[in-house]
This record gives sequence, structure tokens and C-alpha cells, in this order.
Amino acid sequence: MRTVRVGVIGTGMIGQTHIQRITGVVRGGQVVAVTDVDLARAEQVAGTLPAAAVVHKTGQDLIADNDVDAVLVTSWGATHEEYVLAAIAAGKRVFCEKPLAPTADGAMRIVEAEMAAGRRLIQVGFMRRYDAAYNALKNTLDAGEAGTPLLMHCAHRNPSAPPYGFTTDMIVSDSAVHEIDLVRWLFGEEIAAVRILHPRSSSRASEDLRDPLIVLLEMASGILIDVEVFVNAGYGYDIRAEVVGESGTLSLSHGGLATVTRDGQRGTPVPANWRERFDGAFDAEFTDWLRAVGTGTTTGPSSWDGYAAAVVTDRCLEALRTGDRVEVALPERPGFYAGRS
Ligand code: NAD
Ligand code: ISE
Repeated sequence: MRTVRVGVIGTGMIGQTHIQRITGVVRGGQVVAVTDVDLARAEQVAGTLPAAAVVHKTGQDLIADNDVDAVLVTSWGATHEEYVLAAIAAGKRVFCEKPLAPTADGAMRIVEAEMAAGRRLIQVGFMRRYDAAYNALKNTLDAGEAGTPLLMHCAHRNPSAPPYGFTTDMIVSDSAVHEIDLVRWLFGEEIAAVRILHPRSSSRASEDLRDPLIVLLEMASGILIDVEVFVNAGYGYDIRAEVVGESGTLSLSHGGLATVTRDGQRGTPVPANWRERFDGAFDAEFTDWLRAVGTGTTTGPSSWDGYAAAVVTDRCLEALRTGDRVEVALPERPGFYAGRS
């Protein structure tokens, strides 16, 4: 397997953690180039790398660099589409953080460009599919331990929303999008309809934010899922899930954390943030991606999965505006993406 020379577009929070991962944790990759609209940040990050990396002025320059085999897109969501399309045009493999694109139309343009290129080039960063606790839940479900699934309860709690620029729409498109992808993967079927409910908002949330929300997802088979998304929960980063089946229930374990008993108390530590909770999943995700790129194979969530999540997100935003139950119409999955959920 050859070492994959990776160029990174967007050296902010997750860009830096993925760079550290490729550089010092997982095998198979080397960061050879970086860029960011904040060039000073890109230069500062390049300065921390063990081997010299080129700092490009633009993402387009980085994609055109002959020394870049594969592109990691970790810029803001609204900018993903232009870089993914440019990488497809250059015939380069891409790891794109979620969302693939903020709207279904944008994601469909990527799907069409990839199909026109004739081979799978893109993996989308839905890292929960690589999380050990979610995989244990899926294996137990698939083994029939709870019987036919009827319901699922989820909680997606962040300690606090970013102080600026985080909108109510983003509670769906940036946060709940993880559960939207996850339930398609977990149950192996599509989401057929959505609704959004909102209790009174937390006083911790900024005035213009409706936080928390309850996102209701109806699967094609009739399984009903409620997702509490609360981005100012205050106490930590808490991800929960429980599947209710005809003959039992399955609960997501707390990411492998031990229960601590001392001083007359018993408890499990709550992770501080998504990095702490999903670090192992990100490592597994990048190990898999680099192996696939290095061996010329494909793996992981595809651009079709990114598109399907964007279609559901669009319908959720409609449900948020109207208060209605909104049906989801997803076109048939093209044969090009066959066999993947
Ligand atoms: P961030 O603001 O910390 O970093 C984004 C960086 O991209 C910034 O440095 C910004 O200057 C740069 N940037 C913005 N537009 C650009 C452009 N056009 N060209 C080049 N650089 C540009 O944000 P973040 O938290 O690192 O999030 C980045 C992406 O990763 C988002 O899509 C977000 O949804 C996703 N994300 C995923 C997870 C996960 O759990 N999988 C967690 C956090 C963030
Ligand atoms: C962030 O962008 C992520 O993707 C995290 O996984 C999620 O928990 C958080 O809500 C998002 O803002």
C-alpha cells in the first residue's frame, strides 16, 4: 500500500485534529499541503508538521498540485461543494467532512459529477458509522436480540453552541444530520417523513436560537425515531440512543467509558466534546479511508449517503418552518452506488 499524500482545505478545528491524526496516529497518509482562507492559520498549522508542507493560497491551487494525491475538505459546510467538484474534475479522491453540501441540489451536483467521472472518489465524514458503541448496537440489532424494531429514542447534546453564527437551522443541518445518516445505516432503510417539535427554549441559548428541538423521523417500514437535539445542554457532550423492539430494548453504551464508584457515588464521566467522544471513530474512519485510497478501493459513506442526508435535512427545515409533517421523496439509488447504505 502506498503512502497517500493528502492536501487539506480548511485548517480550523476539525482540520487540525484530522491533520494530527494523519500525521501522528493512523498509518498510510502524509499531509503534504494545506490551505485556508485565513492564510496565517494555514501557515501556522503547516509550521507544526513534522515534514515540510506547501501552503497554497487557494483550495483550487491545492487541488491542482501534482504532489497531492487526495484532498481532505474541512472548510465550512457551504464551501464544500466547489472543492469536491474541483477535486472530481481533477480525478482526485476526497474525504469531505459533513455536510457534503448544505442543500440537496448541491449534493446532487456532486453525485452527478462523480457518476460522470465513472468511479467512486468521495467519502463523507459520517464518523458515527465507525464508532465501536454504534457498531455494537447495530450488530445486536441485526442479530435479532430485540426482535423487530419499533421505536428509537436519541439524544444529541452539546455543552454549548458556538457563540456566533450558529442558527436554529444548523441544529438540524450541522448536528441532527448525524442521526439522519445514522438511522439510515442502522436500519438499512430510508426515512419516509419528518416532523420537528420545539419545547420552550433554554435560557442558555442565544435569543434567536430555538434550542432544544425534537426531530421526529419516520422510517419507510414505520419505525419511529425521536431525536432530542440540544446544543446548549451545559453539562457536557452526551450522545444517547435506545432502540425499542418487540422483544427487548438495546441501549448505546457510553463510548467504552468505565463506571466509576467512589466516595459513595457511582457514575460514568461525560465527554467534554465531540473530539473526546468520537476520537476512536475518527481514527477508524481515517484508517479505512487511507487504506482504501492507498489500495485503489472504495469504502465508507458515499456521496449518495451525503445526498440522502441532505434531502432529509431539506425536508426537516421545511418542517421546522411550517410545523407540518413533511414526506421525504428520495429518488431510487443509482446502480453506481449499489450495495451501500
Ligand atoms: P472551523 O470554523 O473551526 O474551521 C473551518 C476552517 O475553514 C476555518 O479555518 C476557515 O477559515 C476555513 N475556511 C472557511 N471557508 C474556506 C474556504 N472557502 N476555503 C478554505 N478555507 C476555508 O470549523 P470546524 O468546526 O473545523 O468545521 C469544519 C467542517 O467540519 C464543517 O463542515 C463541520 O460541519 C464539520 N465538522 C464535523 C464534525 C464531526 O463530528 N464529524 C465536528 C466538527 C465539525
Ligand atoms: C459538529 O459540527 C459535529 O459534527 C458534532 O459531531 C456534533 O455533535 C455537533 O452538534 C456539530 O455542531
